[in-house]
Amino acid sequence: MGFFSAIKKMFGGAEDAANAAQEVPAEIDAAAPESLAEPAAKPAAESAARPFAASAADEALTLRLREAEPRLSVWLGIVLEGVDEAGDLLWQRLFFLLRALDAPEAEAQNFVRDFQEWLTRMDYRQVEEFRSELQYRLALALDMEDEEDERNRLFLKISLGLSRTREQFSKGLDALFAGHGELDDAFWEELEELFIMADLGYEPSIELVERLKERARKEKVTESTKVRQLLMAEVEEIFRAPRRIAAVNQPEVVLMIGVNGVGKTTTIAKLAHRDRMQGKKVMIAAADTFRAAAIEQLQVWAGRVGALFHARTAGSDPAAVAYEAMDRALQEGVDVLYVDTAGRLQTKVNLMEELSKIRQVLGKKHAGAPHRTILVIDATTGQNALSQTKLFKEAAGIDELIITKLDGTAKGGVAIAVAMQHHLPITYVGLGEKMEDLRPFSGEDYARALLGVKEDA
Ligand SMILES: Nc1nc2c(ncn2[C@@H]2O[C@H](COP(=O)(O)OP(=O)(O)O)[C@@H](O)[C@H]2O)c(=O)[nH]1
Ligand SMILES: [Mg+2]
Repeated sequence: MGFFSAIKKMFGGAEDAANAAQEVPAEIDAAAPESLAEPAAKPAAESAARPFAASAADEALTLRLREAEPRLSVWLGIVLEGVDEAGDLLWQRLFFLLRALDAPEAEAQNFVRDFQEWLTRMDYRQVEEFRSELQYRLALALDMEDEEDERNRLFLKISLGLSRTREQFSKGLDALFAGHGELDDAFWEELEELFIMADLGYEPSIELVERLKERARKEKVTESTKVRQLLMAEVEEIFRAPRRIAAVNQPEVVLMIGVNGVGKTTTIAKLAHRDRMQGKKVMIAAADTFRAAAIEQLQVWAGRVGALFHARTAGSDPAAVAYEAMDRALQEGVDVLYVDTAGRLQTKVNLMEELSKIRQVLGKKHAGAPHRTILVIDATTGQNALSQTKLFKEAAGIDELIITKLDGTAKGGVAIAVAMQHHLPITYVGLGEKMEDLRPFSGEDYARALLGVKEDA
């Protein structure tokens, strides 16, 4: 598994310390147990000279961990027993868990230290305030995100957001099946109406029905009751992302676009957080220069996740900010540069000019940049998402989509419509406002959540 590489990258070197955008108060190290206060660069021989403690309590804990169901959430539950707040006991237990999972000593220390710094920045003390963040960090560091219980939790969360659409849609399908045994014209027409009601939009609904007819023909399906499975397969197909070259000439440059309020800034913070947990050096550029408050918001997030930050005063030229940030990112050996942009939909011409200027300056400084242009879409906006995608595609080009606010009263059909009509992969979904609420998109889970198909169906 990617454990060692992830942890190694994560706490790779001295430049990581410089990467934390905020000063770390000196008390942190002082408050930490002696073994945790040591610098990461300590020679291996010296660390090895002090063996991993094996008290009776530690042995009991080891036994319980070994006997427990092998899941991160269960292991974390065991080591957090009797720990209510941040402090020595918590650091010791975390260190213990990481060591029990074979993390090298220095890397386990660094994980704990990084987490201590974050708690201080966030001003959290009670375990309940940071437990989910802690589990998320461990999952990323240990490469355990795909654990079964984790996937189920995600699926439930998506399901909840889509429950209204699903209910309508599922009932509609049942009624449709009850009324039509065979796949005649009337059946397809009613199905089309159902799609329109599920917020798929008029044209996409027609397209989806055509695709289903074709699939039914190919698979020689003639009964209406089989259409649910056809639909499931078709939706999964629509969400299937083509493979792409993941390698980039570093720094990787990511341009975030989308209208105001969809969640661009928050999503940058969440992505940057994921990168930081995987040991990458990250910079965020505030090329949304329209409001001072927006710049400050981004700066606060950069500080929280430990990313470098580049901005100018409000009203500056966004392309100039992008240019300077690109320059700095190259000089400072950054792994990923995120460029936040303004989402004012003044006129299409303005938007196009602003975004293409940003793209130009990035590409001029650094060949291939921006490597990824991500359109952020708010799942609660329904049909508007389609016109937004069209507009931004023309204005800037889009490589991938991120759909936010799926935890709200999301309109589920829109994701299908956008992915289908624009042939764009959805890479992540936003499920809330916290850092851990951004997860890789799974077309299969989404289709199941939307269509109400049971696990065993
Ligand atoms: N419930 C929920 N709220 C979100 C999500 N993503 C962003 N938000 C909220 O949406 C609002 C606008 O986000 P912001 O990042 O400032 O949007 P921007 O204008 O596109 O940069 C903020 O209040 C965010 O906390 C999400 O996935 N779920
Ligand atoms: Mg913003």
